[in-house]
Amino acid sequence: MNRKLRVALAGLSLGMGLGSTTLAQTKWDLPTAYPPANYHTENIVQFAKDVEAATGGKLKIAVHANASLFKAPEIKRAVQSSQAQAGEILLANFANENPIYALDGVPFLATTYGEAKKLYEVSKPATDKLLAAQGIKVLFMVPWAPQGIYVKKEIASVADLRGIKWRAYSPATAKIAELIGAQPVQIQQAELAQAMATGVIESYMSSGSTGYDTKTYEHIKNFYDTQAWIPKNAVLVNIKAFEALDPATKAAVTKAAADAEARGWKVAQEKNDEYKRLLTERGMKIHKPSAKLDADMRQVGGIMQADWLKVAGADGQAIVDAYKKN
Ligand code: PCA
Repeated sequence: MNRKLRVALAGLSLGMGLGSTTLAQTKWDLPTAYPPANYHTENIVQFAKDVEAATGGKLKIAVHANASLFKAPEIKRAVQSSQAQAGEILLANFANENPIYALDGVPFLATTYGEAKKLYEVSKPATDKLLAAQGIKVLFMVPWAPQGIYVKKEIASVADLRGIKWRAYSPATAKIAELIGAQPVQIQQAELAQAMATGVIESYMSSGSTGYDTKTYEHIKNFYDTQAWIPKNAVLVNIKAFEALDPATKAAVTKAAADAEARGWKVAQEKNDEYKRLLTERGMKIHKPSAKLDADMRQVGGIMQADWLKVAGADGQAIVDAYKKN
């Protein structure tokens, strides 16, 4: 073998060596719309660490928090179209694609964590199937806290909310505004602090965590703890990206996802009271809703449940029946 050929062959094998190392390492992007210190984001970062450790660095997941890579409403489409291999969405944001996605955003259907878990379990097969048909696999879902009303002035009934500028984050929260005569403006959490600072909104429904994350207490001083519903975030992966993994890596992802789901539900519940305490310390008044406000909101919930059943049809009815059984 002449020298030239030897050098060429050495170069080739070196190139192949490098090539196979590169192939063996996979990198995923995982955009989320919520800030780094939020427990959803912390849970996802832990999930990414667990995956990296369990695969010996074969699969690295880069978490992009705070809507820095894609805005909240764009993340699902990004995962579907492989612009991002994975991503976190607020499921109820996609009500317009299918009513099943909106189920956990229907007021007063599931208001405790126990009920939310049950609703999740009975709706999971249908949700997973719909997302699979869109090229998406669900890795795990984690709840927000029960939703209450942030409002500048004190209120005794929904009549006090008439005409108020109301931030909506989903079709359902916009529908509530319509039913109570408030003026809805669609704003995602990443833009919420600015919307309050500029006076675009004076009221909204959400969790203690979002009130805290967005420093709502600097602009709004009342939180009515209506405990109206418990929406969930879903962490998704593009099916093709998942299927391209070797069996051991797939198993590592599945295991880390199951751990993240269990951890997320636990932390969500633990943090619920903690966030209310933090809000109180920063000057927020946490109110138990008056009987009238509670009854008014439940009436809104009743209308929305009936509307949901109308659009969700027999499949939706079967899920609600299973939920209400025993
Ligand atoms: N926080 C998110 C969605 C639900 C919640 O508790 C938000 O307000 O945008």
